[in-house]
Amino acid sequence: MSQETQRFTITAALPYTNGPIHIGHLAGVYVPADIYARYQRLLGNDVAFICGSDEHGVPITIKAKNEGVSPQDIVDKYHAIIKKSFEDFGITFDNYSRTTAKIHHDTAQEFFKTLYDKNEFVEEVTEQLFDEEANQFLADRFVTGTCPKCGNEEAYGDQCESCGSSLNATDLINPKSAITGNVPTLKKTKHWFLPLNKHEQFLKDWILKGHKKDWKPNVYGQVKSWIDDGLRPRAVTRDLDWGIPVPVPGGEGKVLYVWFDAPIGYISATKEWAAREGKNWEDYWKDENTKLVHFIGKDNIVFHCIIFPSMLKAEGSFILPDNVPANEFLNLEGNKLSTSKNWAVWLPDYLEDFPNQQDVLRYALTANAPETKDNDFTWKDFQARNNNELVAIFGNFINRVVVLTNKYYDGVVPEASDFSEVDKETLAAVKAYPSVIESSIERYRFREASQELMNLARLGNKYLADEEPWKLVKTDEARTKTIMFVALQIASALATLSEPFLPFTSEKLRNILMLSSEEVNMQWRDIATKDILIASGHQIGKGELLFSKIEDDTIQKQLDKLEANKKANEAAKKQAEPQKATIDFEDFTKLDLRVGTILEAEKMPKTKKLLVLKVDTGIDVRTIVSGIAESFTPEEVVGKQVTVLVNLAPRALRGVESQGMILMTESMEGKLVFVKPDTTVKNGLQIS
Ligand code: B3M
Ligand code: ZN
Repeated sequence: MSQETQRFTITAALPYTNGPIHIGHLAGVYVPADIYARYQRLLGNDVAFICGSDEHGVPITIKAKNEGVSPQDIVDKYHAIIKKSFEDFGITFDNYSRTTAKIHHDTAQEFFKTLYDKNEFVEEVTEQLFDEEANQFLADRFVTGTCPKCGNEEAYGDQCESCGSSLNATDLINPKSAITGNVPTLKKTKHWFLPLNKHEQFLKDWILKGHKKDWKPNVYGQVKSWIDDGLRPRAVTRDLDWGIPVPVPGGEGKVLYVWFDAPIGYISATKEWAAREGKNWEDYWKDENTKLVHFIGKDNIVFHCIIFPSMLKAEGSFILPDNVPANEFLNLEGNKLSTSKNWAVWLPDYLEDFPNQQDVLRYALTANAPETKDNDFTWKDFQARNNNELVAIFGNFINRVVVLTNKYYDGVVPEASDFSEVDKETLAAVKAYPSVIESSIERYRFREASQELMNLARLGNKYLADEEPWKLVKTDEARTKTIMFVALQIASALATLSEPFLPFTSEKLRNILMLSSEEVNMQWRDIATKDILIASGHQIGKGELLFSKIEDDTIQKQLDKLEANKKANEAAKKQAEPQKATIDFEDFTKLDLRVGTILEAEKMPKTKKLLVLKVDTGIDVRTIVSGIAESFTPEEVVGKQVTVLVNLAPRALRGVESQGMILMTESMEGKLVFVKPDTTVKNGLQIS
């Protein structure tokens, strides 16, 4: 490795394989990590970008139980889905592994054994929560209760997602089994504890005294509060059957705690990759010159800044993280993203609705990333970022440069003559952009960095608008050629500098400019040092539109989809109402229920919910007002057979007398549906 290059081990949080990934995962972890990895590679640095599926842990066993399959079936299914999503979105892991891989089991057991042999654990028999009915211990997500730190009533046995605290299950107030709902009992069991209290001084020196000045305030603040509160021993084994077996005497029937094994997954995945590439994995985990950077969400801070560093320190031969630039959470249309409530934009669904538009989502999520506080993703903002920035600025500039170069010079980069002052200032500004964007990326401020990239496109747009080559082309050929030469330099700079943020667009732009990486292996810093990025005489291609406008109805479809998901979830969760008070047969015989057919329908003016119907009840044709306008259009209900309560006293609704009631219920999707005979019958027949 030449001395000016730097080696990086860049890790991204291992996603649990209990479901597909959504935009929150991309925004919080994977897009920033990929921007950083791509940028470091463009600097010519030696990068190992590592991730993989986190396949142990209670959420997976709960999902397997609910679906009546094995945990291995669950992880196999979602490992493949998640891996494909990352590939589809251009997340350039050097290795995406999985924690059920043998190399990981071996690495994690070896790590545990090393700490065990060094007496780094405290072996202790303690009372743990136990579900008598399910006959199993309750740890992690097998138990919920009130967080003793913040009062969140849905805290888990190992962590509170609301305040991020790591907990022991016995800390929970009013614990409840997630398996049976029962109140747990206490039962003795032996576990191995990592005595974090023993590492308190090391953590204080390494983080607080070392004053990780470049750690993000949201990260440093959380870590400081935990250390100040005092650290306690944490159990690193579990009484579970899904996980990595504890490799020491007395470990039978026990597995490693998922948060003990998962971070070691970064190491095993690096080993797997290094073996494949003929590299030495230890360069990436044991060389003090290597920078280790963990990209995670804020709920993983305690594990990456306290527990894993303590494990690495106790083992003794590993480097420690240089930075842990954790992001906060992304919300969706004002509500928390939720897998269980299906309140999310799943990556496979996005690609179905927006084929080949990965960069639009990457850009919108980066420009609006929850870097220092929770932030909200709205489809309106997504549309605005695309239409007002990617289409109107970036795409528009490139399109004008390519169209004019083809129109005036058959696509050949023209010869420049004397540069004006504006030309010189513009070319100087282009040279400054690599370091402008660099200073944002080096501080993990990717929102800011993405806006600086857009400013470079703005500079190009402004330059063309001010210089107006389309006006000069007839009168001043030399000047026009110089303007187009300068504009092509800006376009070429964008092709390289956009790669971390808009990888698919950068590839397209390189191809349009015919700057294939073999020919012009443009590196990040070349933009600042080279006087010519694209030479006169170079042939460029015909071009294509890089982005297309997103219309309102496309966005409305997404909003409707979210609403439908929400309704379906509410319906699925709806419990049956308790039975009403008992009536006697006499009461029932008073109801006169008939089959009827809707002959006409129209919306009740100035209302959202009401349709005015003409119904043939077999007795007569009468008017009935029904609150179904949000579920049906008038056209949809004409001709439908329905159940009508015909002897309900007439009622005036908004001035219309309604003579009866049509019986409805709700579908699984939360939509109103008619209660009706399952075959066509004669109107007027009684229902009894
Ligand atoms: N599987 C992801 C999460 O908590 C967790 C990360 C592991 S990184 C070693 O959502
Ligand atoms: Zn809490």
